[in-house]
Amino acid sequence: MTATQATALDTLEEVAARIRSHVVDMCAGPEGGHLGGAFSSVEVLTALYFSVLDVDPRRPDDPERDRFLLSKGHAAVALYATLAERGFFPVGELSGYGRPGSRLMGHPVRAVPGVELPTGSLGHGLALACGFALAHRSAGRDARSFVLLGDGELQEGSVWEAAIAAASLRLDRLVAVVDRNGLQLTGATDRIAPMEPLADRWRSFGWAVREVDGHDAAALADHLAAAPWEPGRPSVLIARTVKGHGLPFLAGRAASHYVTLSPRNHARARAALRTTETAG
Ligand SMILES: Cc1ncc(C[n+]2csc(CCOP(=O)(O)OP(=O)(O)O)c2C)c(N)n1
Ligand SMILES: [Mg+2]
Repeated sequence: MTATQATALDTLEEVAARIRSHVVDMCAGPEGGHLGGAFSSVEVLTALYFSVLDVDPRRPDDPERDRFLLSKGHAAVALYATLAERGFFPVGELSGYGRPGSRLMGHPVRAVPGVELPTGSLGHGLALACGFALAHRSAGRDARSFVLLGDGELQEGSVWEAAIAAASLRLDRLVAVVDRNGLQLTGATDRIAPMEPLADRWRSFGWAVREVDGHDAAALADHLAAAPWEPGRPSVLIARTVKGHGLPFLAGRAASHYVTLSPRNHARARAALRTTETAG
């Protein structure tokens, strides 16, 4: 496909479709990729980078910028596609993903423009985002700090330690999003370690909580733009998503977690994405 980049006139849906297309192509390469959790996060990333975050690809180190951390760093392919579409580096670089010499590795590192910190060891992103929020506040800046967590990731105790700290510190410019796709590496999250009632759990930790269809980019953007929702409280948006969303042969299946697409399945995936675009 041609390596085009998003323009100001593209809708969020058009951008999301382009990101999915890049992810599918990357997952057909030698490295494969975490396709399922990348696809469940596409609209969250689209809403953030194309509507909500105050970031400028020409000044990625601007101290006033909003911060975003992909705590579920295994979904790197979705982040790379999003950053490239947003102009942090050329879209053409995506074809090097996972190949020798490329900075686009299985998990994100600082060498990639737009990546704030290396992530992928689950359970650390919320605490790091607390640090960003605290630093912004100490410097008297209005900027916000966002972090995307997996629902399986919530089984890490360090997440809840950070949740307590954020509420105690009244970090109301901190916004977490939970990719509630119901699946982790080996199966259903609620069969392995039940988390419901998830919204009530976060509320009991002192957070403002909202829930949303995690594939509705406009609704995601509205909620995220409006944070903080309650003065003095950090916000968490529980995004109800489908792992592998948009690919009938992988959607909602744990098998979508890590995939190296064969030429046949690459073609099937591209055909499925075309059908979705036409229907949309
Ligand atoms: C500390 C740590 N333990 C284990 C892993 C291996 N691992 C990578 S992804 C994953 C499952 C994560 O599930 P979830 O957070 O629900 O992610 P998603 O469904 O969005 O892909 C695991 C266990 C890891 N990256 N970090
Ligand atoms: Mg999950």
